[in-house]
Amino acid sequence: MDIKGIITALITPFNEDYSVNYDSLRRLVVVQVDRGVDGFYVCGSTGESFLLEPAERKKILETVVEETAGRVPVIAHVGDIWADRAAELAAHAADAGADAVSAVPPFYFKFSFEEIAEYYRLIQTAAKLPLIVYNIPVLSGVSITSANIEKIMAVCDVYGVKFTSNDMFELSRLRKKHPDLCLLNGYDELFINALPVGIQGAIGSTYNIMPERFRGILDSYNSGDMKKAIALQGRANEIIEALIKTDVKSAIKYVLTKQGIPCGTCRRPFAPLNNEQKAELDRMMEIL
Ligand code: MN9
Repeated sequence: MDIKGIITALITPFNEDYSVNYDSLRRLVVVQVDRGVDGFYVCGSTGESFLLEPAERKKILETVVEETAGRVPVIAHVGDIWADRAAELAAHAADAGADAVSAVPPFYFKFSFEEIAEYYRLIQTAAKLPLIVYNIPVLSGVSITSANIEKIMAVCDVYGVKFTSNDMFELSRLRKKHPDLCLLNGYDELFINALPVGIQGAIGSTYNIMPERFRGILDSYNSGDMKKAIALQGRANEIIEALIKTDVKSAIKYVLTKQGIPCGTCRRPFAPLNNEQKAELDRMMEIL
């Protein structure tokens, strides 16, 4: 299945006791497909991947694949600090029916790029699915560049890159040096800036709550109506401004809960929102 367009980085809904709320997850998937998203990215940063047990990551993926029922592609984020665990999640993703796997590089120990390349090779060997390398240097501490990605490409088949960085120059280098890569923009607030670079689509957290606005940006851009595209991005960015004042995931969960899909709060040590943050999000929801 083609991986392109507006792909939601799904949040992981929790119950009050922090267990996964599979009921809400199913409802969120149904609502998202109805609202026209082009795919799902499961258990990524937005889905609190590293605050989940491997068994939960597997069950969440199975739930999303089942509820999506082949209508849009599902990308399983299987990244982990431990390559064998990532490979195990990758093998499971293939069995579960995911369309692609994605992974952040292994983090914390400052692995060499040879080690990082081997990690991706193990993941791909286990999954035998298209592999999307996840570049998010702010959180992972590793920058995937147009130069060092060649080390990964030397040992496995890289299908694409989820590019969550402000460095549009590096994104354009990736585009130029690797014209066949599927490039997916990661910062929703920069969607319009990434479009002319030649991305295939975007994976983002805020599509959980405003997919139509980004569909509008994409359609306007494709039909040459830049004025409208810029205006829509401007409105989206006002919302994102309010979301990033707190933790984006926590803010999105708050909004979805208010809209009738109980999502709980993020797992500890993430703190629940305070009243001031809630009041600010309530004001934001009036323009959502
Ligand atoms: O998946 C998301 N990145 C992170 C991409 O959460 C780290 C983005 O969608 C951002 O949440 C969003 C707000 O900065 O662009």
